[in-house]
Amino acid sequence: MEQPTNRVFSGVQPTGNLHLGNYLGAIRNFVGLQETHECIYCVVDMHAITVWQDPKELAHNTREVAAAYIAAGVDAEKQVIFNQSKVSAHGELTWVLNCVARMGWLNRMTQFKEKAGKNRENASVGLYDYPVLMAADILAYRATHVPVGDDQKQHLELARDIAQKFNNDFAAFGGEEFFPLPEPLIMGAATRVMSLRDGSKKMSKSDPSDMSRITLTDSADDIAKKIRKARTDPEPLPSELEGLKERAEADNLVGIYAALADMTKEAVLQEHGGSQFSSFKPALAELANEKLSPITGEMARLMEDTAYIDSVLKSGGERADAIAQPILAKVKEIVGFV
Ligand code: AQP
Repeated sequence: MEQPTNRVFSGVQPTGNLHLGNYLGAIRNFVGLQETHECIYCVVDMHAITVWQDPKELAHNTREVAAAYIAAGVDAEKQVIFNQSKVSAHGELTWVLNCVARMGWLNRMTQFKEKAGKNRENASVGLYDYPVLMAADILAYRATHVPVGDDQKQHLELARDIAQKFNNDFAAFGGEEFFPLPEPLIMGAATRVMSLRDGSKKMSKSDPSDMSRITLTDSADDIAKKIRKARTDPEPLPSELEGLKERAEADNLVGIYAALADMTKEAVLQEHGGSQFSSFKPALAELANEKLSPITGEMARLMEDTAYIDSVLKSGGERADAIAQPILAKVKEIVGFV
């Protein structure tokens, strides 16, 4: 079985409130990679239900994430866009990998600790097992590269450990080097966009405050208001990177500006060093609106045509299935399923 050298897999959960962090940390990078890689972009609905989702909203949000991929510039014909639950290999491979992954490894996952919080006994088994499903998502396609935000680094390392252990455990049975060790691609100046209300917390879909995030459905007025009210300190911007240390909120806004303008943070500070936030924030709001409004507009247009989105997901699901099934069949043969 031929191993591709440039196959990308990534996904976003359809849990609503798609935000600037999801865009800069992940979706935007999906677009550039299609020039050089074969790309499989998934709407990970099976991950979403690890926390209860309203079924009607889940369906809406699934289409919305697909619309965001297309609106951002992913070519739905050349690349594969689909929702995870359409391809049974994700669930089937998860079971095999559940038997390879170790409890000790999962117990170290910080995302589970954060999401389960104090009430760990009441978290779903799925939430605990989330990283194994994520490993299966990637390995079902023997993907080599995975563009993600910085927060997913630990899960990617786990996916590599699981792939390596599978290869070792079954080395004598055709498993040697069967799974490539997927490389994380953590790209750009804003790999971890922080909350606009608290520079120590990442921008997140589930933050109760809508003011903490810029979403991909926000209007120009929403964006301007959220940036104007973003928490900052009273100092002007520094001219050197060094001056952003211990200034998480300022660092975050400079990082967002740099990522949106395709500049380095150093270059942003050369231009805006010495400025007060009263002048930097409107410049940032204008830039954010300039970059996001075409995507927001196109997403809204696509969401009017759900038949088209559903046809993209269906065709993507069939193409994804055709890639995953032979890999899954080989896994079954390697582990001895008859
Ligand atoms: N703040 C962020 N900065 C940069 N990248 C981010 N990503 C998420 N938040 C940031 C990246 O977006 C991709 C999709 O994420 P996801 O929807 O699958 O999962 P998530 O990390 O749980 O997203 P949220 O928004 O933070 O949701 P909640 O509130 O449920 O925790 C991933 O590549 C992720 O790294």
